Amino acid sequence: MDFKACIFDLDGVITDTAHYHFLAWQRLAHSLDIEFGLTDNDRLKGVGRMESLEFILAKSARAFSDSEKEQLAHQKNEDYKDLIREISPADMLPGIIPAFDWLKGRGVKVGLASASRNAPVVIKGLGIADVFDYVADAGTIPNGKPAPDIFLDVANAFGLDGHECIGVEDAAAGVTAIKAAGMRAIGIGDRDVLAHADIVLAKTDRLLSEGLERI
Ligand code: B16
Ligand code: MG
Repeated sequence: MDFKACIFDLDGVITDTAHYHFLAWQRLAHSLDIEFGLTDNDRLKGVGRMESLEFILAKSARAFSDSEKEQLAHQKNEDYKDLIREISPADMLPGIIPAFDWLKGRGVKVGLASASRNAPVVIKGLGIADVFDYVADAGTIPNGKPAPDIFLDVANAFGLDGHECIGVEDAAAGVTAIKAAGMRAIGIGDRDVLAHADIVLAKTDRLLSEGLERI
C-alpha cells in the first residue's frame, strides 16, 4: 500500500442516490412531455446539474431560455432534496464502512470528490460526514468530470501529488478525471464502460479485499 489519500465519488460508490436523481429528472421531463428512461439516466452519472438538464432538453422540439433553464434546474433540485431527506446510514453501499476503517487505521487521508452540490447533505444523512478529511465544494470547481479539477482540488487540499492518491468512481467520466489527475483508479461497475480504470469491481462489497489491498 503506497498511497497517502483515497478520494471517493459519492453517488454510485458510497450510496445509490442515482435512483433519486432519476425520479426527479423523470418527473421534470414528463412535465415537459419528454420521454426519460433508465438508459437516459445512465448517461447522466457523474454529470453536473445544468449539463444533465441540457441533455434532457435536447430531446424536446422546443427551445428554452436561460431563465427557464434556471427555473427547471431549481425545480428538479427541490424535488431531489425532498427525496433525499430520508437518507440514513442504512443507505450506505456494502463494503464502504470497512474500507473507511481500513484507510483510517493506516493514516490514509479520505476525501470526497462528488459533482453534487447536495453532497454535504447526503453524507450528513448517511452519518459519515466526520470520516472525510476534506470534501470538495462542487460549486467552486471550474470544470466538471471528465476534467481532473475536482480530484486535483482534493489532492491539493492534502498537499499531495496525483501519483500519491487513488480515486474510486462508478462513472466513465469520473475514471477519466482520476486518470487525468495522474492518480490510480478503482472503477465500480461495468468493465467495458470503465476500461481505463486500474482495477474494476462489479460492486462495492469487495472494495477492500480486491481493490484497496491490491492497487
Ligand atoms: P446535484 P457524483 C453526481 O454525483 C451525480 O452522479 C449526477 O447524476 C448529478 O447530476 C451530479 O452529481 C450533480 O448533482 O444536482 O445534486 O448538484 O456521482 O459526482 O457523486
Ligand atoms: Mg458517481
